[in-house]
Amino acid sequence: MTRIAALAILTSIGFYSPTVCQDAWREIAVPGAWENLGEAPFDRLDGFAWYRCFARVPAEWLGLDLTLSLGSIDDCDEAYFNGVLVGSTGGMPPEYRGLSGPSRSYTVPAGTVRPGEINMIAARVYDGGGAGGITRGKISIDCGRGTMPLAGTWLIRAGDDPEWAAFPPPDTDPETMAKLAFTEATVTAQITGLMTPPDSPLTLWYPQPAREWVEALPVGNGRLGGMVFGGVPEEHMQFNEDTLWTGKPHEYHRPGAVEHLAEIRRLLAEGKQREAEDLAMREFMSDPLGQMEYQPFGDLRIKFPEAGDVTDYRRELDIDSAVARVSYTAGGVTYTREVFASHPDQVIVVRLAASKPGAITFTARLTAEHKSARAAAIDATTIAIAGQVEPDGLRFQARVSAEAEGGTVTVDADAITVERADSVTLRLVAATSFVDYTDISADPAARCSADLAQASAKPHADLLADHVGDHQALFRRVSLDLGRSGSADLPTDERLQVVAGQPDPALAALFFQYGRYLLIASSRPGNQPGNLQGIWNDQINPPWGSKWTTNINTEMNYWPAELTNLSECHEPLFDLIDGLVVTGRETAKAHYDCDGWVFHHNADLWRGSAPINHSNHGIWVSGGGWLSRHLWERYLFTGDTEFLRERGYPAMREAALFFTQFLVEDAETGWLISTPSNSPEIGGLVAGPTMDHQIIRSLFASVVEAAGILDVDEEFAPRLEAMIPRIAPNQIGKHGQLQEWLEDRDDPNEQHRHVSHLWGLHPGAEISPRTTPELAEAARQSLLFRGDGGTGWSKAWKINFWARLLDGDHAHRMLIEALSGNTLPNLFDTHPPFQIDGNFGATSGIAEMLVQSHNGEVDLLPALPSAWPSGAVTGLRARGGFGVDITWEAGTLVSAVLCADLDGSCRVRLPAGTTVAVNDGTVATTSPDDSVIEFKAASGESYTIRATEA
Ligand code: FUC
Repeated sequence: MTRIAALAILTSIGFYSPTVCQDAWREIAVPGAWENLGEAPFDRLDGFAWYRCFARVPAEWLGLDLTLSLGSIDDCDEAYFNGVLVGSTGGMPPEYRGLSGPSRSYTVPAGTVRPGEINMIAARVYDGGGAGGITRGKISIDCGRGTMPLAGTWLIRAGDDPEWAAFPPPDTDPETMAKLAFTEATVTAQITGLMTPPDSPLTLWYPQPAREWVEALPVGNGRLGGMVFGGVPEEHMQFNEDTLWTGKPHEYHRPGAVEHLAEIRRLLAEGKQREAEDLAMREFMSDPLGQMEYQPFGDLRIKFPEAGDVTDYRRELDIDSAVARVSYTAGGVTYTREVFASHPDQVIVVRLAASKPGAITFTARLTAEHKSARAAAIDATTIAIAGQVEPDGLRFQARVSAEAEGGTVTVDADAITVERADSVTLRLVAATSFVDYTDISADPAARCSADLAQASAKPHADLLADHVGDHQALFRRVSLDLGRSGSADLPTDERLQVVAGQPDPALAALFFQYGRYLLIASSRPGNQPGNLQGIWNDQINPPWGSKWTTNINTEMNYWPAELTNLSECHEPLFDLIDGLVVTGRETAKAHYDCDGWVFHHNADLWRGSAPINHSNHGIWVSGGGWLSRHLWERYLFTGDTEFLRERGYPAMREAALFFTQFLVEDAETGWLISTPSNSPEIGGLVAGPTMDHQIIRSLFASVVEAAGILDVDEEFAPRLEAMIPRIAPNQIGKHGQLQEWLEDRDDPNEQHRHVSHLWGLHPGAEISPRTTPELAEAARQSLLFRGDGGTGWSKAWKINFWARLLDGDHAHRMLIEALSGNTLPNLFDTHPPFQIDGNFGATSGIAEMLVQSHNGEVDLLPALPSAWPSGAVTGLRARGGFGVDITWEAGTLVSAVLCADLDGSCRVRLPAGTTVAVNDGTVATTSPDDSVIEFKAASGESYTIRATEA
């Protein structure tokens, strides 16, 4: 059956309505919605159309892979180059999954390209509604030796026929192809890379410049982020500031929603899910239905004069010092660039140097995608770009200044020109009018001016030294050595390509440390927490708004915070919680008539807490409960009672208060259940998803324990305690699985990326092979059903699950899955597209393989995989206030050092069969069983546990 016939059948039975008419090819301006053609069938086309353009690729690009950028497409596409499918985004009907927005970028293998001749690019596009086609953004082909813009006249044809991909095209004659062909391209010098690996294993490196954003290297100081491309004729640094969002202060809850709560619950109880969802969609959702989006800020572009062929090119990111570097030789001069984002001085610094005096000449400009953005000169060495995201919205400004040693600096309207300098320091600052989620009255120009004055008062060497010192004070708290193989000598992107087949334990260690690097770079006290992309985003419409999605993603960002000794970096999440407590109280009242606070599955800069998007997944009540777990974990790791009293407990208590009033008694079982809610993001709106009950139980238990520690709430705490056993329990279903819902209706063939009902295994702690073996076995069965696939974060979560199930080899398999399948050339995790959560989830998972502490004991090497027979880690953290160092060989513990921050009993679980002495036998221990020792620990003391001969 042809595709057309299949579509006709699907259409006739009403699945969807593509256009199947055989239109003729006609010209269209790209980018731009096809509705802009203003003529039938494109004036109201929701369905298929094909695009085509022709390009005479420069002969000099022979042998190079190209990057095809097709901007934003509504809604999904398949892209072909000379008849070969090179990529697709979204899902075509009938399994239609629209992904409008995200910039399309596909690699075209060199073998597919015909340099010096006419090539054809074709795109099969399906639009599910609204504007359709290749609508906006960068349309080009690029490679290491230049770029060819493809914005202009293309051909389009409504309908769908696989033959339209064929090359050469039977239905476009060679004259038309030649007439339409794009021919303008830049051809830059030949770049030959330096192939010797850098000295430090904590370095990402590449022998060529970044061709696209996901190859560029991230720097960040928690607030400002930069993506460094390392180009030769032009350096491009795309940058961000963490408070630049669309929208303005706004309350999202919907007054009167609660009037429909009882009816929604009744419909769910009667099994009328569809009616419940429809009613909720009409009456119960956030106002407006969607939240706002994180924005790109701007771009720094530094254009150099042509310098001929380039040798010894290298681009690297040293995550130990948090400096990105570029170096190469051209015309007998070796050029170096260093870029870092300083937290102490709130500035991004670009330092340009050369091996010969007077060799540095360039023109630097600031640009931005925002329509309102205007560049201007500020003074003799400084330019700015400023604008406003939308009327009444956030105002923004960035400035860059140049300080040159030797040579001259001049500023004209919007550019800084440096000529014949010996070295140059560029300082970039950026700010918005954001004060807090209720106030956007700050003056970005004044902020920029103050920041630049401070940063300019320090010479480059001091800025660098202070930056490195500040970064290393956090970063160097943990070291990890998992061994080394030959793959470690390859450029970073090539290591990813071979990691599935060749052992590369050093890549696992680098990836672990990269997660810590990214957390330091995206989350510092006083800043916004890391969002779906941390702080790095180049898109006006980023995927999922680059918001804080809290049915897994935001929490995952913070899993490594305590575990990997970056407790300070946890702070921005607590600030987010502070705001959500306030807006969540309004939502609790308006939607549920409950006291306390409630928060659903997404927040934006304006601290929206009401249910968004769609009732089938947006009504999920456990965001506040899950975030509260982070407050409690901070206490468990640090023992900081002051924090618990002032910051943690008040929010945890109020989150629990909400649930005491929200839970209802299930008529059938008598259990307290959470309704309406959802098991993210599967199965629709339901009564009683397992995940909610796990979260609520854990929340209640932590509040009870905290109340005891703080000696407060004598009446409230026992009330919570009495409710815990009444909450619907974990249940094992007919397939031996842990039930995702109240009813035993899990589908063993379901491979959905969310595995929410295993929350109690990780990050929760109520399920463990050590304490609840039957439930752990059921969780394992559920995980086996779900399989090893999934998005980036899903695989990262599975590393943690398998570690908690004490299966190190399966955890390692998931890590390799994540590295080989969901990691971009710059080691960013990809959902796809880029989403940072998987980076943090992997870092946490690797730590969980080495140390666990959620069962009241420090468990050493609980899930060591056979792939890491020997190694050493220092500086991990365990609950109870311990620093943990471990050395192992041939798969067994050699020694461990526990540094106690608190007085108390220390219980340590050791790999089976290990006999040990603590501080050479000078510390008395007891052994409740042969895998556990206990001793009294004193704050400030270290305890060396050494394996002895049995
Ligand atoms: C949830 C997930 C998606 C994605 C998005 C940001 O909707 O189900 O996979 O991570 O958040």
